[in-house]
Amino acid sequence: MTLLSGKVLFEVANEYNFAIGAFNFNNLEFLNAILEAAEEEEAPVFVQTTESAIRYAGIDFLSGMVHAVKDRYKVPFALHLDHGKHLETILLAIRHGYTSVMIDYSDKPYEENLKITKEVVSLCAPLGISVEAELGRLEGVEDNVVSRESVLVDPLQAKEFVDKTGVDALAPAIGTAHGAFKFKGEPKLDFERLKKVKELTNVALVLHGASGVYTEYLETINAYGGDIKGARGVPDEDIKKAVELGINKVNTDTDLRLAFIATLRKLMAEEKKVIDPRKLLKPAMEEVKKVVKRRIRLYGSQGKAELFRKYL
Ligand code: TD4
Ligand code: CA
Ligand code: ZN
Repeated sequence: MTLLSGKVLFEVANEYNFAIGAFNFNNLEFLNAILEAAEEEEAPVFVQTTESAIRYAGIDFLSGMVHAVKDRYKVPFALHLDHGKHLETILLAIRHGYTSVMIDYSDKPYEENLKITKEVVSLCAPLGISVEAELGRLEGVEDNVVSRESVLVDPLQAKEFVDKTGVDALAPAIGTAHGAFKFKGEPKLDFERLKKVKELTNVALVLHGASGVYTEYLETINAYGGDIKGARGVPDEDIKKAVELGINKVNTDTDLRLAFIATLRKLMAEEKKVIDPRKLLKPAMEEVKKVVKRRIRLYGSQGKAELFRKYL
């Protein structure tokens, strides 16, 4: 039994100054790839599902898979709800054995975000379930009309928010964005702001929209009938720097999607006689596993499973 509360993962990562990979899954192939990669790297890991993942597969299906296979693995991991936008989803996650949740009211007024987050913490804390919240908005940065300052996190507000809510982890908006198209020009993360947030809060911090959007997969996708030209991610050096400055959980979904789709597109084009889906899905799954391993090493969590021995 290695399924742990996210509280433990956040605490240990914060204490030892590294980041734990948080990877999204919607199906068996991604979940398997993530857990196998973590096991081989001896790394703690978050497996997480969004509300749209739950709409796609059903929460019983997603949480059921995790609980069914948890004893196969020695590494510590948490089952996390990513971007929970409704209290109902938080309750559903609690009922289905999630060990960590995110309440995301970051697109609502600050006071509303504060109020709901407090409520979620009071629900989850007695159950030993960790709570992540977000301040600032990710997508706003691409929105040139809105002033940059207003969408990135305000460090003083972050301190007040953490003190008043008692969250286990905070996702501060510092200039990243979700998806494969993160930056119009050069990638730019606000490291000064990140540093200030860490100094003031000393809480575990989470980086969203962190995918590297690796050229090799873009090229394969574009070469085999895809069209995602101009995609751009966060450079590996920026991730390293963010981890040095206090990021303790890094969310990655797009990199896994790109690896999976690139493999599928190539195989579908080349293997014209294959009608057994497993012949396509297995190599795609292996490619996702490779990316997860690469990201785990980038975050500095390789070999960190041993720090959790006393909790297992
Ligand atoms: O929180 N995430 C994952 C977002 C998943 C996408 O949501 P849907 O399931 O609703 O499509 C991230 O921060 C991942 O960032 P990335 O850089 O990988 O896009
Ligand atoms: Ca620390
Ligand atoms: Zn996110």
